[in-house]
Amino acid sequence: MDELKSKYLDLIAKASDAAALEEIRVAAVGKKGEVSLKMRELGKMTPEERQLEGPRLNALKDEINAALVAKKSALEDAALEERLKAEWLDVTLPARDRHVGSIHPVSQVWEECTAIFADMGFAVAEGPQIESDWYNFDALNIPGHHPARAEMDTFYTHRSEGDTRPPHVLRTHTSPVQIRSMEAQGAPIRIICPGRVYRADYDQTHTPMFHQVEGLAIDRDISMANLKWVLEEFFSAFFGTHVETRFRASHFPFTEPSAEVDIQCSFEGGTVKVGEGNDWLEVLGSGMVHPSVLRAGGIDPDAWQGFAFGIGIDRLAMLKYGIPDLRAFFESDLRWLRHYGFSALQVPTLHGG
Ligand code: 2NM
Repeated sequence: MDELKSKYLDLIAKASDAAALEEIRVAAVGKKGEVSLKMRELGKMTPEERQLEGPRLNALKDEINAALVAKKSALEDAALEERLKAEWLDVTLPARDRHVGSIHPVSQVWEECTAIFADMGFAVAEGPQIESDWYNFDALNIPGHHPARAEMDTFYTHRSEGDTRPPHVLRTHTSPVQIRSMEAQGAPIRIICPGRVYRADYDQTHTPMFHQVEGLAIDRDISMANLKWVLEEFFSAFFGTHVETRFRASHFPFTEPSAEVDIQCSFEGGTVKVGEGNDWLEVLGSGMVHPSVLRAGGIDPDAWQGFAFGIGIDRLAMLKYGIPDLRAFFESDLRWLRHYGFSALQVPTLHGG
């Protein structure tokens, strides 16, 4: 019995995992284990021998069982210890960089323009970027022979062989949205139309897609004086300083009279500064909406009149935020986007610019 005891206690002590421990248990105290077989032999003994051997065997069995339980728990403790060591987490390490995106200068200026014009009572209207010939040209009093219609300025959609319908165009300005808005709501109307526009032109200062915000105000007695006030108000709010404007007579098919608008600036020191100096920078086209355009929009030109204007958002962004190269706007270079981008939490406001 002492041999059995030392044999199994030794095996249990050396067991390296739960499976080995189970094998030892079966071999010692399982149904056909060595200790169990010994217990069966009790039946063949005399009562005196049984009285002596019975309790000793029981004690041996208890001792082996206790050793098994103790070893099992020791193995589990060791396994847990091992896991805790592997899964240890250093909560004092500095946090990983979070790559937060930024607001593109075009989006920022788009929102700034929207906020300023909204404050003057202009609602925002949007429309399709793929337009019919009618909305993009005819309704705007742009005749068939006008150079703006020439193949090289306008992107035309492709029609399949035999399809004689006129092709659609990628809108070359957001004015078609204003025609659609006049049709839908009639006069009076006061809207701005910010959006993407497309022209087949690519060089230092032109990209085939760019952004415009156009304005339209129609009522009974709206005049060029109202236009001038709205634009001066806009530029002063946008640049955060009083900006002088200069109107120069011009010509657009959709306005009569038409004016190009310059803002006061200085070119000193190799940079453009808006709102100071004695130079002028052309930033905008405008005028009184042509009677034919009002009529195309379903508005009676004998009862209503008003102004319209168009500004380039990308140009405004370059001027306000000192961005020298237009083409970089659309290259998606992350270094550029991080440098010129805005925080998503820096929302444009009238007091904050
Ligand atoms: C410009 C210049 C002048 C303009 C005209 C219209 C419409 F649809 F109401 F007739 N919207 N925008 C306009 C007028 C645009 O951009 C340089």
